[in-house]
Amino acid sequence: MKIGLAVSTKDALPSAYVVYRDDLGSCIDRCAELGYDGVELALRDASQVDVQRIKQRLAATGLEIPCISTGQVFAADHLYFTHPDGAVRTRAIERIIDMIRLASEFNAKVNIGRVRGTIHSEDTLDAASRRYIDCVCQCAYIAEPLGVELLVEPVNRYEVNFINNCAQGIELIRESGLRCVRLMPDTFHMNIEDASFRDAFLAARDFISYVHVADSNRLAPGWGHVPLDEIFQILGEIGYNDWITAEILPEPNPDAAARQAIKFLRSRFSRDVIPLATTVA
Ligand code: LER
Ligand code: MN
Repeated sequence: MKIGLAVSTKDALPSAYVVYRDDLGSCIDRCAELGYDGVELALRDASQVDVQRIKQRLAATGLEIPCISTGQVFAADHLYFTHPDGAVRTRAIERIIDMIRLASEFNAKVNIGRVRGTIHSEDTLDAASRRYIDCVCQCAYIAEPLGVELLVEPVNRYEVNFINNCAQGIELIRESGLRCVRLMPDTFHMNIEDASFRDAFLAARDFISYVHVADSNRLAPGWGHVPLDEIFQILGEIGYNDWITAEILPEPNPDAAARQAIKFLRSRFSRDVIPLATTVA
């Protein structure tokens, strides 16, 4: 399992759930010092990333960017896929397509979490779902040939009113019929919305491609009551062995949160030991 931390730029809104808000190169350096394998970039716009400079920092530190998350496109700019106004949907799609192209530079996935938006009271679930799937298809048209996965993230009902639990995420993925669209469970949202971690993960086993981890209070793992060891055991049972990224609040302060998350996760998932080459005398 590889361990990541979600970070963002200095101007990220409080609703970006990241530990570090800083120059992205400095975020990478700090996470490397702490022992992470990678950073997830929470972005509002692809232009926030200086690709060559970030590639240099990745090469220098050995870190990866496994995922780009896009919640701020919804939270900060109010652009989203279920919006009844086609012009707003087009701008949301353009923003996500830019992120897909950026992600392809880093072999990263793109989270299409909160950018699904919210269903207005005068709207219907059916109509909103169709608009959502149409937008996802347009993004997949670009993502698929670039080998970039799009990650549907179930998000709790207090943040969005659409795709709150894993079963709903899977249903939408099935309906889309798109191979590059996969599921990103987040233990914080699951703790609110999924009746059973075990049942939800078992049902999602063929769809999961990335996992967000946070404790019940969205603090670092180990500082709340989500049964993380049981969850990690289930992930092992279903053969999930990819990224686990801490998407947590920067509390009590960024360094303390980042240290707790890596200490907790590394004690469960040690770094792969690369055997020393044996020399024949
Ligand atoms: C939002 O609560 C969240 O978990 C993010 O990963 C999606 O924007
Ligand atoms: Mn999340």
